[in-house]
Amino acid sequence: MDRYEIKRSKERTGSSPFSVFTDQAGFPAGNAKRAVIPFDCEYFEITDRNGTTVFSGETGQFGFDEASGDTVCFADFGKLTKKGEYRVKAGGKFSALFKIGDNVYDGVLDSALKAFYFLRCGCGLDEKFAGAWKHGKCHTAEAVLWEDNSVRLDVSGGWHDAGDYGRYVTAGAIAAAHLLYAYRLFPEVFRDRRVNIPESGMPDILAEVKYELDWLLKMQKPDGSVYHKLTTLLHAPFVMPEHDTETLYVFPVSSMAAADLAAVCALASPIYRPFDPAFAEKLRTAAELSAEWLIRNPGFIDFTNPEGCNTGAYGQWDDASNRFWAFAEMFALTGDGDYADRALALTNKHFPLTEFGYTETGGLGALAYLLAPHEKDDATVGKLKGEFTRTAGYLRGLSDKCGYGAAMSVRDFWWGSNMNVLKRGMIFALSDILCGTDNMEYAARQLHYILGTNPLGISYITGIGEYSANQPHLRPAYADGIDASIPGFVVGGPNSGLSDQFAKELIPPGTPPMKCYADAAESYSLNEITIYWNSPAVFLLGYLCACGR
Ligand code: 9MR
Ligand code: ZN
Repeated sequence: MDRYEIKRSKERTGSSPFSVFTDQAGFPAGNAKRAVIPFDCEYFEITDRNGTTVFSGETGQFGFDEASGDTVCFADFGKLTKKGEYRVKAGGKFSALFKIGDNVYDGVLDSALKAFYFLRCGCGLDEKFAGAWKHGKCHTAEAVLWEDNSVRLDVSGGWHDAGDYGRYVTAGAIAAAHLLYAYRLFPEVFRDRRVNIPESGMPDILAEVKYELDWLLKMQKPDGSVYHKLTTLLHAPFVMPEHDTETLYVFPVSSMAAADLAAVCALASPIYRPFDPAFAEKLRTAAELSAEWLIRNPGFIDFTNPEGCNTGAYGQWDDASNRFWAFAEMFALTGDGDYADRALALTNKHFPLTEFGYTETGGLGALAYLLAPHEKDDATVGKLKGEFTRTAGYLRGLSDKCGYGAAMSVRDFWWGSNMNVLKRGMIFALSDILCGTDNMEYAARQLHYILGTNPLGISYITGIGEYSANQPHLRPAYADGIDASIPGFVVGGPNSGLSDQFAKELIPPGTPPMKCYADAAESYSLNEITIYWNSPAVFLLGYLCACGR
């Protein structure tokens, strides 16, 4: 098989069999409930599983929605609180089946969290935990140091980053951080949550993150600098991970990798202390080592792919937000005012303070500072909180202007747009938690969009809902020959940039941004999965599950 050829093993998912769009998981009984109808219609009904009408009402008009190109109206059925399974019916057309009741998002959360287990590298996935999606041990050979091929290193473990089998420090650190903050802010949701992964003596979410942290620690050099990534030279063909046996290279260090490693280890150390004090100590030592390296090495060290390497670069234009995050977490860990001063000095570097991505980590630094159990500078606390309320306010405006409720402008649909939607959900949640605002409904709308309240009527999480993405750009999901995708993965979603050749072929010219999507395995810019697209989903679901308790 040619390196990049993907032979279709299953029929491509057709367009949605449904014409009325709503959250396919459903709604907690007491919450707002809405479906979007992309055609002219005055009345709607809600039918139960037997087709009996249990609720009806007049639609609300919205009008033209620019991002989707649809003229839409709403079915508002917030007053229907009786537990059950329903469909929305309008103009003789139906929505997918959804639930009203308690704990409607628990299954989605379990699945989105379990997805990380399915990406574990260096161990086989046992049938007991992985079911039909089991596979053999992968990527266990020693890796070769790019800068000196005579050096071999054991850097096995961690999660595959995405649809490819690479492992990248900055991407891994932020995904782990999203999960750690989810645990820290919603302990009641995660403490006893079991998702059928190997027993560990600690909450499953922490065991899963530990799998990544153990690998991250191996990427640290004795001087505290951190290798940027570990991949083969070229992306593997679409084979099972155990059949990807090309040489793995450890590529040079970057300052972002050192900063993110210091940050995530500092964040993790106190969280693991009650369960595994030795591991907590190891994390603390590693955090200090990389933080001290950062101080000794104030210059930005970027990463660019060497000639001949085509795996992800995860390069940046500066490392200010990463350093801010690192020093803020070090302050939170140690209470040392020097770290606080270093963090605060960076806040005038004009990076966003509510961002949670792999390039911009200012939001993580802000969170670290605001939650630090030490005496803090009032003005800074005010400023950081103000950023969350201001951004959430701005995003409310975007959500209200969007026919489908996503807090997205017409221009926001590029590679990984679903992550943007989910990160914006996180901002609503954090504004509520840190500043006492009430944006829960707006946070929920971002999840509704992901789970089916979108112009394609698709659930962008594999395996969730009657009509969901099923052909992710995810090597094992393709190579396993199983019809159903490995469940629980958030796919990248609409990308009006059409950033790969397949997207250009699949999406007709002039398609509105919110519809620039195809459930096609070959298109990595539309339908890939990544750890840092799933992690904001886990955070947002954690928040919404916590609100329901
Ligand atoms: O998620 C990344 C996206 O924001 C970038 O536009 C894109 C191109 O640089 O790269 C994406 O990251 C990919 C990474 O480079 C390799 N693993 C898969 C990632 C998701 O597509
Ligand atoms: Zn692997």
